[in-house]
Amino acid sequence: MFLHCGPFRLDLSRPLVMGIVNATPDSFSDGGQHLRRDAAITHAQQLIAEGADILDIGGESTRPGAQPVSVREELERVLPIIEGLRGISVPLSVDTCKPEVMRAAIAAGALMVNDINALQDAAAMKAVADGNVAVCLMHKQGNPQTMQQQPHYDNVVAEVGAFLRGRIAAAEAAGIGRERIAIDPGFGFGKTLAHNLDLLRGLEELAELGVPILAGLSRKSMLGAITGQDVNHRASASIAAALIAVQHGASIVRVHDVRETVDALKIWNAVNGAA
Ligand code: 7PJ
Repeated sequence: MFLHCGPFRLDLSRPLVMGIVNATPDSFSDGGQHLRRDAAITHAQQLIAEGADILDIGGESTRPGAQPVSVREELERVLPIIEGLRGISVPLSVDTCKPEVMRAAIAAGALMVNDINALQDAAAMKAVADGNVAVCLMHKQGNPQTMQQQPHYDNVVAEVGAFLRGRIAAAEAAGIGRERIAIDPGFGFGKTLAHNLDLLRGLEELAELGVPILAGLSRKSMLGAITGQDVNHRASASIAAALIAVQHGASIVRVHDVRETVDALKIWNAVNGAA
């Protein structure tokens, strides 16, 4: 299977690593806009050197309880980073729900849109359809402000699968070819620990939808709930979770700890005969 990201054809015969580049003020301690931009660009280059296959640049925190940011603020955070990385060797993804940010990021060179809202906003759908870029359609229940309050499913895998099937169909109807689409069950987005574990076990069922699966488990609170570790000590748990996701059918893992994940996947690849 391949994922078309603009001119890139990402070969998914081995699992790929998407490195997370945070462009939110909480991620690089205070120091002003320019220092933050330079730190993010340096970090992005380091992740590529460590073996990242894609970089995901996000200017809006979507962690549980996070507050929304304005279009202008988000643009000021992500655009200088995308512009500063122009010409790098891997495709850039922009992590946003906002159509205006999608359009500006695509114009600046982003080749993938990672939308936790799965293009449910018609203007977002159009921005991606017009852009000839890849998209990740993610499931969530509720919104980041309230989603962890009382998530409920009768059958989480079936319900997430039905939602993603519908979003794939909507994207195709809007002119986004399947070769440009990835899906994501949205670990932690309106899910209890039990829901997240059901989804991890049930990834094969989502793989039947016929498009690549992206899995984001890195440093998430579900890993803290299991290990008792705070967010700065979840690298080992994150790598274990990434490997399990790949074992169950994920093609792309979205991670903070690129070097460690790349090494873990090299072992997986060696056992599974991938290059
Ligand atoms: C995800 C994401 C995820 C996709 C975030 C965090 C929260 N995008 N953006 N999948 N998570 N596609 O990284 O802890 O799981 S932000």
